[in-house]
Amino acid sequence: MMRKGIIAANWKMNGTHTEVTQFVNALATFAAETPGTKPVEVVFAPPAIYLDLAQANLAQQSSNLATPFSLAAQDASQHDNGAYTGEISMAMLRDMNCQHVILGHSERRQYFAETNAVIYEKITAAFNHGITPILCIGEQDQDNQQGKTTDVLTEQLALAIEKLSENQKQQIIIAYEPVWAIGTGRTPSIDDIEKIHQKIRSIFTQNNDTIARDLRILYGGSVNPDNASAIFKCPNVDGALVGGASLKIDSFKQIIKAY
Ligand code: G2H
Repeated sequence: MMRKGIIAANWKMNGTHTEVTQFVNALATFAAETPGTKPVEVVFAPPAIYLDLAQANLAQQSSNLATPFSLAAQDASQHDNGAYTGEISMAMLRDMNCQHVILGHSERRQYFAETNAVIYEKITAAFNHGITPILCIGEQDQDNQQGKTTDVLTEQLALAIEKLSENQKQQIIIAYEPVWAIGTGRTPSIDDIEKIHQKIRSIFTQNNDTIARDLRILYGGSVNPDNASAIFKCPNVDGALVGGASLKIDSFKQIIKAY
């Protein structure tokens, strides 16, 4: 069975009420799949304050949906509820019909000091509330230059490898985002992208064929309409997590079409 690709838009802290509405309406009616293309779904991660708006627009378009389309939060708390000012829980995401949550993005790791332990708690909380985590992993430039990429990725995946059930390992989505490629216009070579994705699949699944068959691994970091098609030719790349290029509807559509 072919894994269904995911093209996810991570808007980070960008966008307005109007832009979110326009994006959902334009994408909901956009037929990503044409005869001969691979199956794909679209995931939209606007800032949390706009998830409700995006959901309401999506619900309005439900009878016109041309491609599977769902929402993701960019982060959420590991706690279920309580005195955590400013935080949003996985239960709240579920309540708003949000299906995915991006966890461990390098910007969360870097600016909000998120550790692998906290990220694992968030993964657990997400699964407890029926939300699918999109776990971001990736090495720094220096790690890459010193040949430590595999070590860093293995460490970032360790808790999930050790503790998740087989079923959870089939469901989780991994996004490989080399930190040095995020928002910089630089990307690894296509050869390296495929090799690293293949490596992630074998490390994470520990040679369990069922998990390896189902696990979806997205590439993220300066994906744009010019490089998307070559990246998507890699057999172990199951889609992309797109930042900057997802802010323009036309660029994002071109990336979806390239899958
Ligand atoms: C990586 C990516 C989105 P960009 O963070 O997750 O951003 O495509 O702008 O490099």
